[in-house]
Amino acid sequence: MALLGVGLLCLVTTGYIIDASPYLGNSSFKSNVCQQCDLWCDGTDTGTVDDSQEVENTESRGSPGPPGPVGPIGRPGDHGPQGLVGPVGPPGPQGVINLTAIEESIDRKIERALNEFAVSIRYSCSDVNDSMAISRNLTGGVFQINIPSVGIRDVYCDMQTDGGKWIVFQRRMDGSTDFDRVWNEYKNGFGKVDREFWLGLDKLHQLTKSPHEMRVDMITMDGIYYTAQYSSFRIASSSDNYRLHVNGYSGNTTSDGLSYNNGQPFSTRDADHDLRSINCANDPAIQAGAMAGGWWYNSCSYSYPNALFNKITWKVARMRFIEMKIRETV
Ligand SMILES: [Ca+2]
Repeated sequence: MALLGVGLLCLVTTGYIIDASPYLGNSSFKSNVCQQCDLWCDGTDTGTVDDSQEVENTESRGSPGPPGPVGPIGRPGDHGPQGLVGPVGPPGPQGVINLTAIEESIDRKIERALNEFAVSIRYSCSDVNDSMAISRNLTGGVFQINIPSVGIRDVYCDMQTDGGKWIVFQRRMDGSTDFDRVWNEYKNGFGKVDREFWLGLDKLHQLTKSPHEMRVDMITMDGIYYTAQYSSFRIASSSDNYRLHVNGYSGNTTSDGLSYNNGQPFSTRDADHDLRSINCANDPAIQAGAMAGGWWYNSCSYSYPNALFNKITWKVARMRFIEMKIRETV
């Protein structure tokens, strides 16, 4: 190593020492002078020059480093413009007619039409048999019949009592249905025909345009069975407030519980047609505070089959079950 305390001196490869001071700040210093020297020349340092720097010129560069990590994925570019509609494709092969499917469809339509026709000519429980039942239990079942001017409706037919064929129009059995209802509800009916329900005054009017008899089957709170039967039962139209026409009582009740109501229009909590100053259907004094429900009230009644469930009476006793039904007579 040769230490040169000459500041801006260069050792020329030929062995001469030259003074580089005149070249300070000269950009062509290296090209003109240093390239002729074996030593590295520092134009700003007047100190010594280390021989080791003869081969480590600070302006020389190392080998490139390894590539950096891959940067994050950029955001998607904007959608390009919509492409043009392609040409029309060639026609597909000719289809095969599925005759079986067509025949099955026609069969279903014919079957449905026949069923609808069959139902349309069932006008009462006299026109049904077990095979037509929507549901059945021990004493009868739910059937569809065509009620004149009303249409096809579900009704419960009592198929057992006294020869069957009864259309049930009222039933209380467990208190599951509220009978404290307004005029339109008694007019149109409410409840479920296989549970507790009122069929509806419109339907009763239409059905009893032809001669019908009426029957009431009851079970008292003590489990005693009672029945009351009337050979004639007819309900007038809405314009006459569904007035009751009932006659021909027979049965094993100790007294007739309905003749007192004969000739009376129907009343509900919102339609007072009874002969008493109060509204028999909606006065707390009736039935010891129980709402009495809709009925053919006179100056009230001896029977309250539509009262609150624990207040149901049919003159002689309080009932835990009651079912009222009509049947065509000839
Ligand atoms: Ca009244």
